[in-house]
Amino acid sequence: GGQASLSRFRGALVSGVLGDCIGGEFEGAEEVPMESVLEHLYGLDEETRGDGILEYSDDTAMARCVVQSLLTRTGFDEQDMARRFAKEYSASPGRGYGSGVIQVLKKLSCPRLSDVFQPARDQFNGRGSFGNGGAMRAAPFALAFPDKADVKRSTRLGAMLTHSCSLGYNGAILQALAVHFSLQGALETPQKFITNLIAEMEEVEDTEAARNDARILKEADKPFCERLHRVKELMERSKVSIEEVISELGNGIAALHSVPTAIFCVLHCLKPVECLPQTYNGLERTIAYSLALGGDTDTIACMAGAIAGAHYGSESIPQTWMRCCEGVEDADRDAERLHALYHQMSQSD
Ligand code: R7I
Ligand code: MG
Ligand code: MG
Repeated sequence: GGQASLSRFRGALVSGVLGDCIGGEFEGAEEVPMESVLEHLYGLDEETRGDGILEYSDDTAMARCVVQSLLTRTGFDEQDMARRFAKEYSASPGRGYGSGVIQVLKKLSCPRLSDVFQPARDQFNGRGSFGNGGAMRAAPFALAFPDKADVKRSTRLGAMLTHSCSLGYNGAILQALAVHFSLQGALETPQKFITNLIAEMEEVEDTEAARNDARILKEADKPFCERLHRVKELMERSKVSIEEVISELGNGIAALHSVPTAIFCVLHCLKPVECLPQTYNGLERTIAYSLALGGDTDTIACMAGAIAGAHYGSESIPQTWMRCCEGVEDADRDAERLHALYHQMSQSD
């Protein structure tokens, strides 16, 4: 489809759900042989499956709150979004939330809370979480706002409701920007795509807070920029092993060790991948490859799925996969609504 077409919106939102549901199988696994990934994926084709048998986790549960909040408030409203996170957690606490964020979600449901950003600031001795929980739910911001500055601002604030460390919320911004560019067809030129992301993050990471956090956590001066340069180097290599991807980029629960990894998965799978079936399209390759990295597979597949889905569009999503995953119909319907909101906002610019 053309730039910001409905197909791209549906592709992004639905593929994020698929990545989460399908990737849940291997979350936390240290090593995932490709045979196990393919076996899991072939299993989804069997007629005995279907009817949303694979449940979504916190990644999708929180993304759904973001979507509903952006749609009902026709923009970003921190009070409303915080309320939805808290309500969702108390209704379904067993979705696999990170062990730290649970404290934040409990505090957010307190009716006397005056500052909705305070519980997140109290995390980890006052420095805030650097987990990927902000990034895993960042895609809908890119689907609601056509303007890049709005995407960055709302994604940062939306992430800061649970993740006040710059390594947490800047990871969310990076993920939202990747979806934003992909929606506009930017993955047609992969080199330019990564160069643009680096240029954006140079600016995003150029703050006192980011420099402070990086120093305290003993990371490079601009940690996401440094990782994106590694992504670029890996892209330029003729052959890259799964082990190298894990050691260079990571596959963990920190935003820094998962958002650049998800971006790499998308870029690497634009072309056929040796260890994957020739019959797979780019979207199928991206999800399969993300699972093969092990570690935080639901989240990496969810983030890579959203970026890839915005590129390939909904036509590339296998029907059999959709039938297996909980929440796909809702995502499909919400994508249409976000598409309408996005285009309504472009007209009012
Ligand atoms: O980031 P968050 O919402 O977790 C998201 C992950 C995804 O993989 C989901 O699929 C789900 O499985 O969880 O939750 P947080 O609790 O904020 O962060 C996740 C974990 O990162 C924490 O439980 C810590 O182990 C670690 N972590 C930190 N550890 C030490 N110091 C995050 N920030 C810190 C820190 O500052
Ligand atoms: Mg999860
Ligand atoms: Mg996860």
